[in-house]
Amino acid sequence: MNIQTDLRAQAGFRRDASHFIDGVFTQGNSGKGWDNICPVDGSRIGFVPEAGEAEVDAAVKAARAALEGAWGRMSLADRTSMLAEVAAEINRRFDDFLSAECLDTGKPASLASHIDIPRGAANFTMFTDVAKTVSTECFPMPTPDGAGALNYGLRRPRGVIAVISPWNLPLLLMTWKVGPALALGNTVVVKPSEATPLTATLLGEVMNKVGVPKGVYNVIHGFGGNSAGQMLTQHPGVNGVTFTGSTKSGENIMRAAATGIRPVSLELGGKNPGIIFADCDIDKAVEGAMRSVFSNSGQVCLGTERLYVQRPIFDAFVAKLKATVEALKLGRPEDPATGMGPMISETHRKKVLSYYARAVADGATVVTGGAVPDMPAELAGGAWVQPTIWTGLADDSPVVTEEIFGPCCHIRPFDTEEEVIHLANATPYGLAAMVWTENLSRAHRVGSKLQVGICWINSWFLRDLRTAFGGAKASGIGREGGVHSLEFYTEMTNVCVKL
Ligand code: NAD
Ligand code: 6OD
Repeated sequence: MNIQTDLRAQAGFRRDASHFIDGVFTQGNSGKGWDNICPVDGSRIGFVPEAGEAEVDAAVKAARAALEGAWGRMSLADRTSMLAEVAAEINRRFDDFLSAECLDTGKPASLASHIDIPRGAANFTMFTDVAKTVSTECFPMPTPDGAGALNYGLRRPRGVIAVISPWNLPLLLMTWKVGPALALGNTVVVKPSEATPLTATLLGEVMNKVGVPKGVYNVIHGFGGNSAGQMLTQHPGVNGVTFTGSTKSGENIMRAAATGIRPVSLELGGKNPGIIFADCDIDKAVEGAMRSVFSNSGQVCLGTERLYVQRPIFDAFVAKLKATVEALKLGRPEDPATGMGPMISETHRKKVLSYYARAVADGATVVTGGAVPDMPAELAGGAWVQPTIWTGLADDSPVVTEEIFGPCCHIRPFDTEEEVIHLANATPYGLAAMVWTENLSRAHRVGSKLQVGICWINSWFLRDLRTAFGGAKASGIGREGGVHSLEFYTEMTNVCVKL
């Protein structure tokens, strides 16, 4: 893996984003669009066209035609080997994807080169493997005449899938949906986040290079409500909507999908707890907390914003975490020493800083951070905030109850297992949790009582892509991953044959 010394010097990807419709890159005819801004320094990367009804309609029609045409007729073997080649081509163009992703997001290349881009490829290989193993049920049954009948299940692709994705892990989260959708025979129209248009556009080049039939993978750019996102989810030609993003947007998307009774798969927000028992390995727990709170500048849905630390080790844990956080270097993506990048945008920075102010107003002790960092002049236009730790807030402060999506956490002491399970579950969300303890029975006991989609014990973001992934409560609907993805991306017909 080659981390570029200058992201902008990487020549192999377009700086101006394009829609990708029916295998063709186009700026569309809406006459609208916006400048794509690099959050590292506030500089302009390029232009992004905004799709109108005409582009959305053309993309959905192209996806339908491909479904009923070349893609629908292709054998499973050809389809899956083509998608394996997509993964290989992503890897061949690794540096282009890496530079595009880091320019759009400002995230450290050291992070994107280990997580975002490799997962962009792995999401295709894993789901091609799954698609090859799909089998269905068969139930012979007796009938009154003694002849019997045979029931067997048939799985068909669901159809044209709308993929709506966020900005925090753009390629990873988009391909997490596109991979299974295509492997299981569907076609897609992707609406990437307005903040991160580049890697979705670049994937169009990969599709053409590999020879994926036109119309199988389409991309339209735009915003969410009252823009391309809403037009796409309302389009009657869409058979299902798979969405990753905030809970608020998830509600709107679910409403849009209700017309025509289209199924949704929703991976939404969280306010995830981390529980540190006094019997943990404290150094490992501090290292785990560092990653779960501050990776990707805290802009990870699975990240931890509420830490509960058992009282005997509370002071020691807070001191160690503070020291580690204060060693974190903020800087350019291409600098290998950079541990943390900026917020995705000025708008998001303002939101995060409003919680920093609220924490102080609510009486928090600011253990570290809490402000805007001093950055070198060339980065002063970037969306920077300090990594931040608070203690001393009441359980009902919005800083403790609402998703901030920034590099910050509140740490609260607790005494008993029962108490901390109650605190952890006292939220409308239910995405993820992490528990640190060396007591095996306690680990299993607590893990089984947390109301979340995924609970990590003595780890964080350890992912086996075959496992069920999704959120409980307001953190989502449905599970994707491995064979669990069959539920959303295929439609089942039971054929009953009287013998
Ligand atoms: P967002 O909800 O603002 O936007 C996500 C996407 O939805 C964007 O492409 C946006 O344009 C689109 N969108 C918004 N409203 C829409 C509408 N009415 N119709 C159609 N499309 C619409 O989220 P974000 O700010 O991009 O991402 C951060 C949020 O995503 C956080 O809440 C985070 O927790 C969540 N997230 C969840 C997961 C998960 O797996 N559960 C993963 C990553 C991010
Ligand atoms: O690892 C994944 O598959 C996944 N969906 C991660 C989500 C991260 C949220 O920011």
